[in-house]
Amino acid sequence: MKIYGFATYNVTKVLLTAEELGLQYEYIPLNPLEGEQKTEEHLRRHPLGQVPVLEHEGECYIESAAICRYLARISGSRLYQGDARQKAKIDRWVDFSTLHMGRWLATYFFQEIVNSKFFGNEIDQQALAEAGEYLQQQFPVLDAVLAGNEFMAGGGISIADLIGFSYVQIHEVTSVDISAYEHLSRWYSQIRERPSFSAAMSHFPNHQILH
Ligand SMILES: N[C@@H](CCC(=O)N[C@@H](CS)C(=O)NCC(=O)O)C(=O)O
Repeated sequence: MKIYGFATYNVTKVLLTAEELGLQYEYIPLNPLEGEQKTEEHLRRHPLGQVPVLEHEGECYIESAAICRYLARISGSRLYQGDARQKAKIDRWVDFSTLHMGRWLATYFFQEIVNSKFFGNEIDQQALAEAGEYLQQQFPVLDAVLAGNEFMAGGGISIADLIGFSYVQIHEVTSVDISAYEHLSRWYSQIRERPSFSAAMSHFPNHQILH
């Protein structure tokens, strides 16, 4: 199994999942500054020329959350476990993380890291202000859930935690501050201490998402 990526949150989700499941894989780094994700070869793997891509048994899989579910399923469903009700809870937090919290954390990442640091463009302060407002509504939701549960969906750790964590990691390299959210911060530190985190990060320069 091969995972194509570069140091960014969508790739972190897949690496963390593979590591938590104890899967053997080869990590193939692509250099986005050289446009390596847009070569004809990579466009055959991903029609939009993006990462992550999982190559497994002759097939290429795209979309990070779908890849996480696939990896969990081929490993006996650990990390995506339970009846329809429990899976709905996992999916709820996968979608909440991706479509709401992650969408606005990604705005910080793009403005402060990609746009400003890498391309030297001015930060769009209006975009950051809008993202900040939404995050102030969304972080307390997760904080309240994590006050009553060790992990997002109740029960053990699931792909929802790994996906949510990968977005929240953006706070480490941007001006986002999660310190006011006690339970969210506890959950974040707990996952960060897992061996899967250091193993996943070992593939990235400076052991961190782009910064
Ligand atoms: N919905 C996709 C998003 C993939 C995506 O946006 N990948 C970014 C990195 S986080 C990328 O490859 N960007 C480079 C480009 O678009 O050229 C997923 O979850 O896998």
